[in-house]
Amino acid sequence: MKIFCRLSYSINADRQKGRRGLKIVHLSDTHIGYSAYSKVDEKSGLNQREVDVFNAFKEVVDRILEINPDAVLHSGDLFDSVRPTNRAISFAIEQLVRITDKGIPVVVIAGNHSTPRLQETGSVFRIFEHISGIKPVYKGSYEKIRIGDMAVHAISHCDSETLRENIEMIKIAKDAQYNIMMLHAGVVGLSVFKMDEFNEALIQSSYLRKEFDYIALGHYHGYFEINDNACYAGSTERFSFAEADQKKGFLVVDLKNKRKEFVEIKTREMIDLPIIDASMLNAISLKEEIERVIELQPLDGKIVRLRIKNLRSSLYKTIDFGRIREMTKSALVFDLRYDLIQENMAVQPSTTMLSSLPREFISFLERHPVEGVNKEVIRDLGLEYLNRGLEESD
Ligand SMILES: [Mn+2]
Repeated sequence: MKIFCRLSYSINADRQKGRRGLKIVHLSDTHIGYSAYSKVDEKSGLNQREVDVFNAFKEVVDRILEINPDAVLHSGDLFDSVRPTNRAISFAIEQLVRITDKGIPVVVIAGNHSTPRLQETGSVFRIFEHISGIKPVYKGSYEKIRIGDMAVHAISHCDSETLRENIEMIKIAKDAQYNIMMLHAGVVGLSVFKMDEFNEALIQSSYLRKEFDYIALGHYHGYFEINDNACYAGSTERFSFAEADQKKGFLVVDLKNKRKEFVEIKTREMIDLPIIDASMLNAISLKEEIERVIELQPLDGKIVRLRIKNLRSSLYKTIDFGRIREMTKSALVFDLRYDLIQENMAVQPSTTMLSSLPREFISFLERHPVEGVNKEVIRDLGLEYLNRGLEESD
């Protein structure tokens, strides 16, 4: 905290002369430590998606150093998990210190992905208490941080009710030129701004009070301006197919002129191919449809998903998976999903026809790493056995 005051002082001394406006960088949801799929980066030997997420964050920091803002505000989910790996922690510190070394203070609040049950003692954010220039807010309560002319009212992740109480507690600092609020929460009513995660905090949009010069929101992974003064910066990488079409980057906010600029960074593309409805298809037309959809655009280096719905198990058996693998080998990941139908249950409406056991198996396989064997091969074999079993039990 002492060192933080030193930074505040230097901002006052150097920058107040011309009463120039304050420029802040708002970023969020970096999810450092996230990994997915089984592809490995050849250079580092690490999971490719983990490397992608590192690279995205590093690029954001590169851009921040060019922009040279007065402060950097991170609105939560710095790490992907409550207990990040040593590699994730040291990477995050290394990058954040590049910012603080330039005299730019960083405020980072804990989001729902980084909040253990014992918030004060169990949080990885305690480490940041020892790094000059970084102010971590992680105790599930409201903290006011003064940076030069700016009062930052920061609330780390807590349950919805505590969050509302904390917001109500905030008093605008009259002696500050600018008042900023930082939150990690979804907004009720605007259903799109929820992530549907079990421990997400939600507030009504009326809590995004007009008297703040800016409200730096985190949690929703798309960049979105909720009000003139309240924005989600979004995440810096894509973490699900729901984010396939979203731009990724961060916001530069000029507080004096009330201008916001979204700075986009380059991230790996995710493509959700058009869903194939197999209910009216036969073996030949399904094969043609799969090939048509796969050839719609180049897949090289991308993360690609193809979903087939209403797939009868007899039709499923005609799919040439080897051919599909060959056609899609330039993609980083090709994720083929299907909802299987039990044919002799065809009198029921389609929603109840989706077999839950294959789904359970697929999601189990996704959650558990398999060493030394091809997951897709296991998935296909497993599904085949499951379907055979299901057919026999009918
Ligand atoms: Mn998040």
